[in-house]
Amino acid sequence: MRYLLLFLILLSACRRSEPVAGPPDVYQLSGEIVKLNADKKIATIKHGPIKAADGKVWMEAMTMEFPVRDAAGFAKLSPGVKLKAKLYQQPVDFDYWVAEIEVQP
Ligand SMILES: [Cu+2]
Repeated sequence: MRYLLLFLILLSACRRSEPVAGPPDVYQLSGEIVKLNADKKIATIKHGPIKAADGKVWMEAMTMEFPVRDAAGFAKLSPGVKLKAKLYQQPVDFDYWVAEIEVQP
């Protein structure tokens, strides 16, 4: 009984601890702005296929929303603007965001 109690305490301690966050994965993103949410800093981007480091397609072309963590870059965006950017994804919790935006001619 005592061991069971110890086990349960350890188990709950494990559950409470945060997952260890490593460096995020980085992908090259290119696409076109469809819509912006200025309050939430979310850009709806029609993006091309996104490749992983091994050259395989990691995500097919689609239109989806991306949180933007680049205030200066976000300010340059408006619907129809073409951009290249970096897409970061935290492998632990799958949190993702776009940064290092370069507006394309
Ligand atoms: Cu996508």
